[in-house]
Amino acid sequence: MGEIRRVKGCCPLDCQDTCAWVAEVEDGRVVAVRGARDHPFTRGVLCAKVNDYEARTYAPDRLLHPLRRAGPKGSGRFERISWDEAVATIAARFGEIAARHGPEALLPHRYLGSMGVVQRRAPMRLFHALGASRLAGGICSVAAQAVAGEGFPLGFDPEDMAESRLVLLWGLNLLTTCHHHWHFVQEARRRHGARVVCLDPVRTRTARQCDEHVALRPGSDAALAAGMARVMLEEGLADLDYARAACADLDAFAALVAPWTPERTAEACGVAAETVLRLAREFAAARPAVIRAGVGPQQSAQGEAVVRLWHALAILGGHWRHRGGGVLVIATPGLEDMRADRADLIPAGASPRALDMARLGAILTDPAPDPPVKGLMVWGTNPAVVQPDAGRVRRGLAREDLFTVVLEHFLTDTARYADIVLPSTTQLEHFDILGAWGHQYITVNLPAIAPLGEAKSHGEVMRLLARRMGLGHPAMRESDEEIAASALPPGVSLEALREAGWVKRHKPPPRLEGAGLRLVRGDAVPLPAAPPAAGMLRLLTPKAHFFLNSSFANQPRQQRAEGRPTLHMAPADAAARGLGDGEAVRLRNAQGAIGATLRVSDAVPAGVVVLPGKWWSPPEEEGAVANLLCPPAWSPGGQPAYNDVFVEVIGAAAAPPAGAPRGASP
Ligand SMILES: Nc1nc2c(c(=O)[nH]1)N[C@H]1C(S)=C(S)[C@@H](COP(=O)(O)OP(=O)(O)OC[C@H]3O[C@@H](n4cnc5c(=O)[nH]c(N)nc54)[C@H](O)[C@@H]3O)O[C@H]1N2
Ligand SMILES: Nc1nc2c(c(=O)[nH]1)N[C@H]1C(S)=C(S)[C@@H](COP(=O)(O)OP(=O)(O)OC[C@H]3O[C@@H](n4cnc5c(=O)[nH]c(N)nc54)[C@H](O)[C@@H]3O)O[C@H]1N2
Ligand code: SF4
Ligand SMILES: [Mo]
Repeated sequence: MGEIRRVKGCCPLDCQDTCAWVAEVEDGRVVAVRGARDHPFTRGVLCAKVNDYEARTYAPDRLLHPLRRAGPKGSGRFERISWDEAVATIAARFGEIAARHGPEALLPHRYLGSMGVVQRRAPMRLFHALGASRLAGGICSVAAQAVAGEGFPLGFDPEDMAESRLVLLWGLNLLTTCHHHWHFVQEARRRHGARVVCLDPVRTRTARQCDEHVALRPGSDAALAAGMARVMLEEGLADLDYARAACADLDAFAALVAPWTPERTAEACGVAAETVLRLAREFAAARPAVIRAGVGPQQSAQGEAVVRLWHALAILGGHWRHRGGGVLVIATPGLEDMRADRADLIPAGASPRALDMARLGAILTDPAPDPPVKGLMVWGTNPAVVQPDAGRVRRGLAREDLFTVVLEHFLTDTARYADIVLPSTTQLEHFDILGAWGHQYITVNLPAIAPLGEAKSHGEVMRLLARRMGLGHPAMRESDEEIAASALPPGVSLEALREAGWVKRHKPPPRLEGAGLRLVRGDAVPLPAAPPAAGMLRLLTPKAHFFLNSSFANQPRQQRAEGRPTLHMAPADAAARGLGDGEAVRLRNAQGAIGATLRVSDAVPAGVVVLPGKWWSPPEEEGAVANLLCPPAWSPGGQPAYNDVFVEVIGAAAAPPAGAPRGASP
């Protein structure tokens, strides 16, 4: 046995926890990745998805060479080509498109598949230098970001949750999606006897570990918050000095929530009036309380209203005055990673249009923007699965006149539509640095091994393409380390990071006094959307325990652990439809139809069905791509409404045979 070499790194995935890890290398091969023991957040453990990350790197179906399409788009038929040919083809096609239709006919489309500065940002330099269409919007917590734009903070240091006296886990399945936060929740229990309440329509893994589970109706969060606020105001429990110092429209807010009596709130939310009263009183009495909120309730056309009402509650309670109090949706260490995109490379005088990434289906199909998008490069996201109206995204990707390049680890549903697929390195094979969206550490990732096959980092892809396209700015020649370093905030050096593995950036909690915040905007207390037809059920599509969005859904260990695509339904709804546990069912609506296996369960309320996970749909089998059922709907701020979906559920035997509508795969 060779000696074990230990290499500092971190998990690249789009998760609140950004764990620091140690890769163990023996004879040139990574044999294990382990959570860094001395990292205050990781505390020695990774999660059930990632604790064998090396299996992703060495997966037999990993992409290790450039590919060119050799069959219809979507079919997954490709032939191997050299890097030289791939780069020459992309440079020629992108060049032609820019010359013929203008550079705005080129569109980068990326998300957080890897949160690394290099992997996420480097290819943007090409598009900026060309004057391509810019990318705007997002597909995750857009509602919270939109409300942050109004001046409300996104959160505070989650380690301070240990000082909370009451923790409301509001639409957050913490033990599945960010389990490292649980330590600080438990600390609050140990130190202060804090109570932990889960507000979620579903009795999740997290709900089962809390002191109380409030199973409110999906989409009724704004009503519950309004009802709680009214109790606080009526009973004189609100910290009015603080609320007046922070807000410009407290009286208007009081008028807005005045009709939300406990009885009316209870009816809207499907909980007892007594629960509304008690929650409000406890929330007002705690010094402090935290609303630790997730994305589930945001992913609705009413997302911003919900976020604003969370803030209203925290402000009324005066919770921001104390360490560990307030609203916590997102925490960051303030890495300045936008800088690594180099928007300053946009040619002088040009002002390229910005297209909302969450509307890719609409952008690629009729009526197309002018000029239409003719050249697309996708990295770090799987839009054929994760975007709303995924059927339309697939129709767009299938366009013969669209030239698509996808940078990937695997032949995902999206990569199957590419003209050229480029193999990316995994986190064990490249240098990168990461910020975070759930804590305040910046973390370094050192390469543990050389790239496998012909995989390349996204910095290298950028450099190769820039050279071939004649883009000569020095920024196009920067090394991966230089690209990463360009995002570091003052006072943090790459050397220090390499040495320590991570640095914490302590940021003081936000101060809202004098902020002049406005709590009331438009229809501020929306009610749950109503089903479009009798008998339709609301479909929630939360995160799967063993997948990270659609990542890992192709890996055997995670697949086995997650099982088959499963639709959870309340016993009364199953009985009303004559459906039994374990039965094959079909979900359908005007958008499309998919199949799943039924699980009859009292963990979900009547009227609601739950299909966890984002599943692949390779051509040879029908996958449960839930977003084929998701209509094109967004909040005013651009939040995709993934959870405002209604479906009919029938036994698969009663369903029309194959060939029936299933999204729009050609
Ligand atoms: N295992 C795992 N971990 C992940 C991910 C993953 O895919 N798998 N994804 C990562 C990403 S990208 C993100 S954004 C985070 C998300 O982390 P979370 O916010 O925890 O994720 P979700 O599962 O989307 O939503 C949380 C809960 O919201 C509930 N919910 C749905 N609608 C409503 C509603 O109207 N009101 C209320 N109160 N609750 C509602 C759902 O039942 C669900 O339990 O997790 C990250 N971590
Ligand atoms: N119905 C429904 N839809 C949803 C959600 C939901 O809860 N319900 N959640 C939404 C949310 S919160 C989010 S954040 C999005 C997530 O959507 P995405 O960001 O698209 O997440 P993934 O599906 O994991 O796709 C990431 C892709 O990046 C690839 N990748 C990872 N690392 C690298 C790398 O280093 N290089 C390259 N080239 N590729 C890499 C992975 O292989 C994977 O295919 O989905 C959204 N869509
Ligand atoms: S997915 Fe999240 S919890 Fe799992 S290892 Fe990565 S950062 Fe940690
Ligand atoms: Mo997300």
